[in-house]
Amino acid sequence: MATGLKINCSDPYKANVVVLCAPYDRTASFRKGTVNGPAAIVESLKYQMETYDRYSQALPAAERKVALRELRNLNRCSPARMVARVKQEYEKYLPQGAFVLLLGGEHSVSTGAFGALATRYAPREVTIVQIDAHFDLRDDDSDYSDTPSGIYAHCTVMRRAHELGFNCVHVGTRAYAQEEMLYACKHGLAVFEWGQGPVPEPREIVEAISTRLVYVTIDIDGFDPACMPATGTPVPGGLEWYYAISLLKEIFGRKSVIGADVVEVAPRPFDVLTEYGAAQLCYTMLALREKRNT
Ligand SMILES: [Mn+2]
Repeated sequence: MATGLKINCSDPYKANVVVLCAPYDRTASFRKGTVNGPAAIVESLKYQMETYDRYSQALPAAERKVALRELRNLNRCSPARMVARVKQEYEKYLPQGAFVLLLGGEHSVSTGAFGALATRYAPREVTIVQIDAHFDLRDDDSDYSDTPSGIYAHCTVMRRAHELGFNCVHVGTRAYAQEEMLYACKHGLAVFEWGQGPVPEPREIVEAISTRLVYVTIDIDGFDPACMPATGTPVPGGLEWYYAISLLKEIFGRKSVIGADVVEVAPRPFDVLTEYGAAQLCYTMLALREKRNT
């Protein structure tokens, strides 16, 4: 099989969909390698997808112009510089109404996307739905890192998002510092923790989203590592594959999704399960969006 998403537009300024690759892993705390995530996901996305998306019963971007952009030499940048570069690049494609699909890299790349979206939308009118094993609500990474990265680390992404004024919904949370849970409680963030009672219905999660506009950030470690093993900080338990598909269908069907990212894929030798799964999530999200727009 050699099918998948057609990258059919060489000029990203004319594209309806921009796949933006942000290979970066400098603040990773445990297993590095997410710098190789975007290329591996794109490879699966271009060549290993069934063209017809059975989950949405649609063809993603069939009539759309799809462009691919990579931020080169990003891993040489400091965390602050990296975030600024992602933001600057992301912002370029918002005036034309393009849907930007951001591929990490470690989770801190999403901070650039949030900064860009905050220039176009009022953050209080947007909810970020985070699928992740972690809260990423630390103020910095000094409590566990010997070489702290400061405020732009992969464990601070949602803290920075909340400070920008975005609403936050956390799904699959199951490893956190007490400080993070206290922050979530203090600020009334919607938390769907895994492994503390029954798994919520996808409908319950969507009902906790108070806005029409939604951004979906998928840290691949939010999934059960049985289906997504290649990631920097795997945690047992997590979202099951078909559950996540149901949740995405519910979100894309009932809300207006303005952006999405898939991060923390750290490819490993002799195994393509994680990048393939990540690519399928990308493909299905584009198809779900297409279905809603037609
Ligand atoms: Mn994360």
